[in-house]
Amino acid sequence: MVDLARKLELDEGIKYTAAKNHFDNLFNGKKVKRILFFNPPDVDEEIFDYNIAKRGRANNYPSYGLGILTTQLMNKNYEVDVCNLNHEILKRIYDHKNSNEKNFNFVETWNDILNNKIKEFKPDLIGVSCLFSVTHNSFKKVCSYIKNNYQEIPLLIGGVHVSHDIYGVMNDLEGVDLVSLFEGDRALPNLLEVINGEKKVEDLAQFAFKSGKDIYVFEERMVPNSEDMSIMPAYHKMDIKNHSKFGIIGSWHGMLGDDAVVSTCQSNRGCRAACTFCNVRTYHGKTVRHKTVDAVVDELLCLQNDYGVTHIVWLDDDLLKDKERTIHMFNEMVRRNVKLTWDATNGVIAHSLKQREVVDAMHKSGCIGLHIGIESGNPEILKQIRKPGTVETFLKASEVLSEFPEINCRALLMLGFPKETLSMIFDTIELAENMNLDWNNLSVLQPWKGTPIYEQMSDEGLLGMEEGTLKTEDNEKAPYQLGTYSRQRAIETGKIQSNIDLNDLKGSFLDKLEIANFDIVPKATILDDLWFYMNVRVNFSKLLRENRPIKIKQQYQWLNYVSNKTAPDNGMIIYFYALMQKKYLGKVDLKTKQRLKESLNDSEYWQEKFNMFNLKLEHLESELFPNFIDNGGIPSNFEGDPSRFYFPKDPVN
Ligand code: B12
Ligand code: SF4
Repeated sequence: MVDLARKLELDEGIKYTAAKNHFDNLFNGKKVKRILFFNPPDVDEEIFDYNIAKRGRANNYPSYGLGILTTQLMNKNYEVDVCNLNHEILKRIYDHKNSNEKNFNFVETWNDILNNKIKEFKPDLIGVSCLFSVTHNSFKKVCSYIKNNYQEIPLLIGGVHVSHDIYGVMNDLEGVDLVSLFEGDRALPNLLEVINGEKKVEDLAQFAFKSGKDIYVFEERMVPNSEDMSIMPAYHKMDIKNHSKFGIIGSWHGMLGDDAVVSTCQSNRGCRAACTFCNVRTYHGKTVRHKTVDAVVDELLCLQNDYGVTHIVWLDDDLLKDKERTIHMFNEMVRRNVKLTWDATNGVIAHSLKQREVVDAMHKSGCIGLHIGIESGNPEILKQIRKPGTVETFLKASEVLSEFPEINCRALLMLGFPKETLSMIFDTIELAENMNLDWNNLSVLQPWKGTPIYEQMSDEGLLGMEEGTLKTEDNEKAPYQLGTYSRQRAIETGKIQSNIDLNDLKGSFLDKLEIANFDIVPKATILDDLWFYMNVRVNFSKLLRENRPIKIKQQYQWLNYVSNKTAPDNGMIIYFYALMQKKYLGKVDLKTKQRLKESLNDSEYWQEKFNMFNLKLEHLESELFPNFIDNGGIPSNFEGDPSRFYFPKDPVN
């Protein structure tokens, strides 16, 4: 985005006069009473994949933040409604059994939903939210559609992405009238009171607007306290029963039954840590603010008893902050008869898991799944990124968790940090192997605006052209993220080419990566392939060595889901799903054998990957699988000790 607008360094008086004139022009004395909120589709039509949505595999989180704002405003007697376009699109696809990829028009569908909602509700003000920078294009399209078709209704924007990149967003979006920055619990009612003449213009806070090319920012903060936060989203306006029917919420969806009703809940905002790649501290400030335990448990009971919810995903940044409160909250859930199961898709801090009594309370209150933010196994990198935890902390946490095998635990790991050498990446691989958690979610670093690492990489010339990308030779857009629309899925399905020239491949998998020793810093262009190597090594190869019945069951459920819903054409996943069938059910079904045959026939990509790791269709046909992968992938011409490339062979216990 070109930096067209400029932040004004103005005399405060001029700023307030400009704001007053702006409100007068926009509202012309008319009071705002009716507010309609929209949450945009997660992705725009360029990225949206109809088949993913049809399989019920698109993300479909309730608009929790907008639900909170709706309650805040309704408590002050405004008329408010909320429309989650992402959910409404998925609902249409689910409802229209006869729709298909060809006859479904994504853009017309959301235009239609939006038009109906505006005509029916007749708002005085429309508010659009944007949580993720990866949603920017979709958000922009929704805002321009509203502005082009409803010029007379003022348009307000807000949310995490908007607050972190206010100049970038305002330069790129035409016609936005009002911008609410950071948490809106107090700032939005405050803004409306100023607009409606109930407060002075000097009371403006967390607010910005653009006039011509000038951007006026009112930086005063109105941070919500525990009492402000201890309210429930307006669930009655959010179709809360049906979000998990049309899409997925959280990373443990596949382990819940088909009739599970999943929703979300938040108990804290903010995080005790300050990881350099994370936006949370800039957004929420340095402290963690808690809802009252009573308010959290009331909300869970309401979800359970009034909406039939059976599982929740916590939205917290730091769910386990404050040991006493944490244990008290989980105990209260048990005491007050909350029967829900829960997971922490968003990740928890390992330090808190060192305490057995915390994990015990989590377990008793229904925890079935947990991500742990680890990122790296190298002490220098951990220090550099200010991760709260050392290798010893992570190992101790995994030791405690091993006493609770019913909890399915996954590590969040990253690669691609500035100056991260191959040796450091192998430290991460080795830590993952030593921790022996159930899965490792690997992602390549995404430097987001507003984070310290973004500033550092920008100064060092390491950024790509698009936000959230590393610099690659062709500056290709690399929207790394886990799940539905991830870069790895794009590579597997041929939408993005892998950097390895498969025709030219001889010797080991790592050969073409031109890795000569462990001290090199891998180029951004080879991180996709290193990612693949790590994934086979720390995740798939472990399944061959897995013998614990409870873990076999969990891995079977997980791969059953991934193989059928997320990535049905991924040969590697079909192979290992077949392995888990064999281990869990005692046999591999014919359909799975057939699916692997087709995947290998159809895709050179998977054939080559199978050859590299010595995996064969015959293993499924004969139902005889190897006990380990012995292709260490040692690059020829590698100088140094090659033993770090060997895959482990011992059974997992
Ligand atoms: C829960 C969560 C998730 C969940 C689901 C989120 C969802 N869809 O609801 C999951 C696990 C799926 C997830 C995934 C990802 N996440 Co996330 N996630 C969060 C988290 C922890 C909380 C968000 C939340 O629900 N907050 C609770 C509600 C109450 O707050 P809220 O929505 O922000 O709303 C408040 C204000 O923002 C404001 N507001 C919001 N909208 C509007 C609109 C108007 C008009 C107004 C006036 C005000 C307003 O008022 C509300 C009340 O105060 C945030 C961190 C954070 N603390 O913000 C990261 C965060 C948003 N995620 C982040 C990232 C990077 C991701 C991923 C890209 C990670 C990845 N590599 O895969 C993916 C992207 C998913 C996708 N769409 O493709 C980054 C975003 C950075 C950025 N600039 O994009 C954050 C900030 C964390 C970080 N690491 O820095 N995430
Ligand atoms: S621990 Fe998680 S939420 Fe907290 S600063 Fe680090 S990445 Fe962000």
